[in-house]
Amino acid sequence: LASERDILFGFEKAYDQTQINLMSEKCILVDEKDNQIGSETKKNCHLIKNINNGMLHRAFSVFLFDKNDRLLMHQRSLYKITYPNHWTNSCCSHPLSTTEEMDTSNDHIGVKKAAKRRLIYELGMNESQFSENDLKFITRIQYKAENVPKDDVFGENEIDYVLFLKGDYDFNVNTNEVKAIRFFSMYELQEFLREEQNQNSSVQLTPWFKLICEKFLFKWWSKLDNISSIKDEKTIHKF
Ligand code: DMA
Ligand code: MN
Repeated sequence: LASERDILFGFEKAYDQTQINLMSEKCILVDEKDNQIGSETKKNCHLIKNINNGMLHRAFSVFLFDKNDRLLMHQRSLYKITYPNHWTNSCCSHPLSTTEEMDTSNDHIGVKKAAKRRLIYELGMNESQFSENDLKFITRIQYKAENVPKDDVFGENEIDYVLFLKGDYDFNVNTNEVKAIRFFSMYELQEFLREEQNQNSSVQLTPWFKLICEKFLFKWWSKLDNISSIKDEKTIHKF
């Protein structure tokens, strides 16, 4: 496991090279009101020592539902530097510090473009099967978490845009990102959440997904036919 020393002398050697390279992408720094205040590498945004100094970045979480209202979940690959092997919502990542993805106009078009980019990259979705505008903005959630397995190096401190997408799509997963995908009905997901609670369960869930489940997901899920009724533009829910 990486230590402070590893950071100083090049923690990179312990990790997958593709994931290391992605750590140099530029994420968007925000304040607690989600104003854009700068940019930093993905690596710096996720270092606990920066998080403890208040560094906060922008992220998104896509919840994709099929025509039978089942939720697509994915298991993160073992190559991921944060939360390897954990089950989570359909797609999670960060808008980058580019003019396109920082564009807050048009119902958060920048974040939607980032989400489209990552749905294609991680899940191998077909560019021609959906557009940015099929992604529906729901709300924003701010949360902080330590990495798992705990490494004293990485963590999360984000304002996370929740986006819903509904339709039947083809997938061709990128195995560097995704170990498995599976659709869950509401009932099946409740069972899965109970399974994770078992002492010797091998199921692990990401902290942001658990938080969203606890506070919002089932309520939102029951309103899929009227997505605009659950949209909350103003609030940034803080945890
Ligand atoms: C980061 O997800 C986003 C959230 C909501 C925690 P991630 O670690 O999968 O990011 P990336 O896909 O950029 O590695
Ligand atoms: Mn992040």
